[in-house]
Amino acid sequence: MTAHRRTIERVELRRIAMPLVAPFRTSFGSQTDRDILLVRVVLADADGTETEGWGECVALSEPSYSPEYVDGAQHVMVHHLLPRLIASGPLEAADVAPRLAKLHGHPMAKGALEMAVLDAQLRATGQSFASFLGATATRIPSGVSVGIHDSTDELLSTVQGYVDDGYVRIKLKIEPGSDIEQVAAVRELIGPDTPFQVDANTAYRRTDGAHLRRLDDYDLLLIEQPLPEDDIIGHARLAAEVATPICLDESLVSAAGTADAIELGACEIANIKPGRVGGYLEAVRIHDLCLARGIPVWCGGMLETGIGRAANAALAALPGFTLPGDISASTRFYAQDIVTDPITITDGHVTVPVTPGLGFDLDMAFLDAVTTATFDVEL
Ligand code: SMG
Ligand code: MG
Repeated sequence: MTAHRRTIERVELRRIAMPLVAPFRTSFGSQTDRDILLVRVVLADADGTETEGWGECVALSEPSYSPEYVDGAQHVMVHHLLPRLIASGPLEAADVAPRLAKLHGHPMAKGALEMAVLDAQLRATGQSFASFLGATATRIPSGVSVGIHDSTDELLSTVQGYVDDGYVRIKLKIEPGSDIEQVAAVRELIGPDTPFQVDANTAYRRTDGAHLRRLDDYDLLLIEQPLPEDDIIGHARLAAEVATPICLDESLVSAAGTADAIELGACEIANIKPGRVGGYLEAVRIHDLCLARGIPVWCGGMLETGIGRAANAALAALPGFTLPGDISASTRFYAQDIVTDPITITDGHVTVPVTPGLGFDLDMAFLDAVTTATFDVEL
């Protein structure tokens, strides 16, 4: 099957600085801007025709959500991943993960490379990402992730704003000291019928079961990642202790590990984030196994620009994505996006892109304006 493989002609890395419209606080810290690593690859087919593709690395600036961070992702790409990938010869997106498998970890860095290759490959063949994946929906419900606030009044006014924007599901970040009272207040504000869930980003411990059981009173869709990422047994015990379904985020880094977590009873619902699991192709494998096992999935977010947001919208159009994802409008985080067609919501839904590739075009003038560094990788 070398016919579909293309040669990497050029790789350009670009760092951009994107201020957030408001600080976003989680149990591991507060963010006011986003330092993002973008990858541009140029692939050439057998007759020399070149196509470019873009990938977005979702690593944050600090190793606070997971061990990866943006400087480290850039370093491992330049010094380890790209040399190996380029030396491996002509490729297609499905080759990226196996050819990098002997290098441990770094799923966000690997995922960004696979994403760029996939985008170029799909643009070359004129196929949309949604069609390549087998998407069945043309629009997807849009949920919003709400940070921890200093006061409940401020929190309620933020949530009311998102309800007014039309978001169909609210997710609230929680941590010890900012949980039950805030959840009760938000539930009261949004009423009994608005889907509502919480995300602890690992802030609780096994001994917090009785406390977290109090959340059962508020008819939540799920509790996301209450315990540390390596505590699979703890999540299984908690799932037996609380009625609200336990959803894993940070803990799920591969299809094999997801299958194990499900078997152990630790994962009643799965948050699928392509970057966290090494790319969109592994994300689809996780979707497929969850669908086969009757585990509902939804698409998480990492404050992506329109590049990652458009691709996530296509992924979330697969049939197993039965819960609204963290795929909000670009304006949820950014006053202006680097894509020409920012993600918007209409009637609480995002339209799945159907243009060739991952479904975005770049606003090059704005992209240049937010770029802090750009360089070519030596081939
Ligand atoms: O992109 O809407 C988004 C962010 C959604 O809450 C979100 N992501 O744990 O799910 C999560 C967090 C990870 C990033 S927090 C800085
Ligand atoms: Mg999460």
